Amino acid sequence: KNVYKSILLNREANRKMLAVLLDPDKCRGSVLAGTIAALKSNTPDLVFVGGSHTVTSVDSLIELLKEEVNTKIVLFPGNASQFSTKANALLYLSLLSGRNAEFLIGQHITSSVAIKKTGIEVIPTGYLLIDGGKPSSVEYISNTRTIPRDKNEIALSTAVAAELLGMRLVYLEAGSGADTPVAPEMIHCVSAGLSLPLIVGGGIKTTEQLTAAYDAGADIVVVGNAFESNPNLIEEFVKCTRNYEAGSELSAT
Ligand code: 1GP
Repeated sequence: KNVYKSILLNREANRKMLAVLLDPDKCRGSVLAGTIAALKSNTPDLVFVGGSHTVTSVDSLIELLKEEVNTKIVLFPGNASQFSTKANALLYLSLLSGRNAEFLIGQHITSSVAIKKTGIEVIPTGYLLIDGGKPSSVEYISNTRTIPRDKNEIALSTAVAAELLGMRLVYLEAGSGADTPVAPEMIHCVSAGLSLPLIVGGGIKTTEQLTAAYDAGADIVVVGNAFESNPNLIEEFVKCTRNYEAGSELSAT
């Protein structure tokens, strides 16, 4: 269980992790070439592959990434069809903020036996969709409602339910391209009451927002959109993550 183990080891050492999200529908042609070049010179801890509305097969992108970039590839699927044995691990997502049985358990039943046979590392993940200021693709596709962005206690209760159900990660998601990322207050509330590693993503476009998420208690931050328009930003985000020291801002004042 190498990917999850590395997440736990980094968390114990208080090292934050950056995950770059690549959607095979968007990551092609010159965008793909620029992204691969950027990832080779500034390699993040993890690369997530997938999307809520992805139709392109994830296989060829993962094959290329494995040839070119020395990092772990993690499937971040929008549904059971986005699977590849070539990835290092699978986030086995259950959309706990919603009440659509299809995304809570239905897609899992469709794919569980086949996934188990492959022997891929499976990381059960409680996935919480938070209002990011505009309707997201995942909200539309899953036909579920978001948790209001100021309802920290609802997010905490949902995250702790994931923990008690035996899940291994919790993901606070504002939606790809969100106007407003998950608020630091919510990240702090959830991380303070949760014993699992916490992933945060959606709408993070600056290193200030990245640092704010780390400061609030995110163990892993996921960034996609910001790099699609400018792969050169990956360097800045990777360096910010490597140089991050918890409390450094507090101790400097
Ligand atoms: C979306 O959390 C990820 O699922 C990343 O969001 O594309 O807005 O960075 P962005």
